[in-house]
Amino acid sequence: MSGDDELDNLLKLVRLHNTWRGKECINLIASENVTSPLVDAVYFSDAMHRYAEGLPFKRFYQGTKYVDEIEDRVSRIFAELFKARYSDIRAVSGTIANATTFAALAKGGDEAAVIPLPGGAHVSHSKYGILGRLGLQPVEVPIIPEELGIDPEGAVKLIRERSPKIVVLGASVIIFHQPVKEISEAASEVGAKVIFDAAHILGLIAGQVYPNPLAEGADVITTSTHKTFPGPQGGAILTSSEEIYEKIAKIVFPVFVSNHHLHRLAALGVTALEMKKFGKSYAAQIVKNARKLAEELHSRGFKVLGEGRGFTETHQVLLDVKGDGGGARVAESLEEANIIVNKNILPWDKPSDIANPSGIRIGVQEVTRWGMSEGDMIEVAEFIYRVVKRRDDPNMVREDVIRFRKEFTRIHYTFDVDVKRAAEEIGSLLSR
Ligand code: DSN
Repeated sequence: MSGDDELDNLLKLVRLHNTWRGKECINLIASENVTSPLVDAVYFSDAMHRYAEGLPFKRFYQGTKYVDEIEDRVSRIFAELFKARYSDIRAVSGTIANATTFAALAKGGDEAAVIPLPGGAHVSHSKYGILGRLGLQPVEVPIIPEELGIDPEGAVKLIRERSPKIVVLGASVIIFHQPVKEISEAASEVGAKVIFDAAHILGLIAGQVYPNPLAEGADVITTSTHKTFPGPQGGAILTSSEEIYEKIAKIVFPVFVSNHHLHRLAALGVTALEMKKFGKSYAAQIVKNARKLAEELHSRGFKVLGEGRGFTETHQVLLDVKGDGGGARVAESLEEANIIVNKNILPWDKPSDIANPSGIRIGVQEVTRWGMSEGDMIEVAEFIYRVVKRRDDPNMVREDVIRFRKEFTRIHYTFDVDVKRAAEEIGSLLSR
């Protein structure tokens, strides 16, 4: 194939992806979101071509005087939003934030109390991920399977018995508030540090609909910055302990990050300012939408987790679709209809169920950002019902999904500015 044909094909794939996922799908992956046009303008910056190892004003490269100021300011804005004394925004992903924090607070051979993977933990908290690779020994806290939540009394007992070095809370599958206060008290008795991985719910914490783990006794928040918090893809660490901050800062660079993708920084700052101004209404609408979608799915015969407690307190809705063919088959059929979700293991799945587990994880943070509200959740539930329960032809449903999705063309919960003009004024690469 000639270079020109390769180029055409590559550009065609980009166009197909952008049209499909950007304009024609109902995106319900719980770990994704979309940045605002203003954040995009700031993101596509000359800073994406530059290097700046180390901390602001103490770099290993010349040419960073403005990047230093940006990083310094954004670290402060970000920390203030979460009422933390310190933030390190250099981790390039949530997993890198976790790796850094685990390495700062524990060493090989130490025990780490963790939530089991079928209880919703992220893989980086497990023996298969970075926690295991650093030589930490996971000991699993008991869970309440039908709520995908921690059993508070069991967790406290385990922490008192095992005296782990660290306790890792937060999760990738999370429908209810975790008992951070009780667990932090027990951890403090045995000298364990509590790390809360807020990747999924960071935007809900910013919007004050999920309790701030630092206020409840956690020592550190690790996070990604692009799920319910609708920023550029990346990671961050927050703490109010000077001692922990200093340990972490010495590990981010030179251990886990060299250059920290500098164009992210100002984009993260703009997102933090969006959340400062619009976060409360955005987060409240996310939770209302998740509850409404859960109720509508339940009333259409779906098995929705957390029924006894109102289904959800986050952006997520968890379905057990074993009786509908299993998570993999359901996710594939929904994809044919342009409804994007992911299959998920549930606590009662066996290892042999991994390829087609019982669960489907749904997140409503992105559709909320596109302006959907409770009435729209009825439509979304009906689309899912038509594919999964009524077994309508997904091609027919897809046409209706595309028509419905075209009504949502503007990103909400962002500043009302002329983005084209702003892009020109700041010299964004989008304007050249
Ligand atoms: N794997 C992501 C999720 O979907 O939750 C987190 O890294």
